[in-house]
Amino acid sequence: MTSLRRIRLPRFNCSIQVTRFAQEAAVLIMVLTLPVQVHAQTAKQPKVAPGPNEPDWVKLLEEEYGLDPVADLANPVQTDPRDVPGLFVKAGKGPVVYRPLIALGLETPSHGGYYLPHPDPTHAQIKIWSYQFKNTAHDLKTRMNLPPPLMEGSKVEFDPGDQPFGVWVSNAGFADEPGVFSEPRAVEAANPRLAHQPYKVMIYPYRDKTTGKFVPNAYLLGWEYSTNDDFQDVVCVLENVRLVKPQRNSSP
Ligand SMILES: [Ca+2]
Repeated sequence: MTSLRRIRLPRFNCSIQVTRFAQEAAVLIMVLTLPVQVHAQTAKQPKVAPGPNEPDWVKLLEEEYGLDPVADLANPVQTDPRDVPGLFVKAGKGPVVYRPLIALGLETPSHGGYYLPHPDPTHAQIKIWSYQFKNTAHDLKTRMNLPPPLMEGSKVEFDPGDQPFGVWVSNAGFADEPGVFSEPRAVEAANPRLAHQPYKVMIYPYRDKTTGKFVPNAYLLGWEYSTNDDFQDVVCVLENVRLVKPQRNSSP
């Protein structure tokens, strides 16, 4: 005799008796028809442009770090760029490490550091390193001049305590500006030139290509400090941190 099982159908507010085979077939159909979650790029995501005679960000992601430019992006623009996360908290004991890895973009000095969340992001904007250097495709091929040499007085570690913080870069080519910030809202607040285009860094989990493994609590940052959106003006690594979700939304 075929054994019958009773299953509940909450959607129809009833229960029915089915054979075991029918129950298993129903489960299989449900699994096969579940929507597959894919990381798709929304129309709001700024398109990455090739760098002018420079290594291309999409290629760098794939070839240097083994990352998928779309699927691995940790801070994609879904609707409004201002809702995109850009703050971090320290993940463990010891300092945070923030270090430039590849220098492209302008040849004038670049600077980097961290800031504390504030309506005016320049209120607590701390510089930790500077360099005046430009890597070439030849450098990447031969592994020379990587990472770029830092100017005297630079450091690549800091301790923000337990509070959330953001990171920033700037270039002396835009001398009157405070630079660009990891939070698009901070760019909008502090940099009128870029206020209408405030998404200035693409953040990825950091992958060690030699092992193929993601490094815990480490991120790769591709910075854009101007408007051409090649997102490789300054390429950095940020270690011992977690990316935190935004506390506020632009939508009402
Ligand atoms: Ca650029």
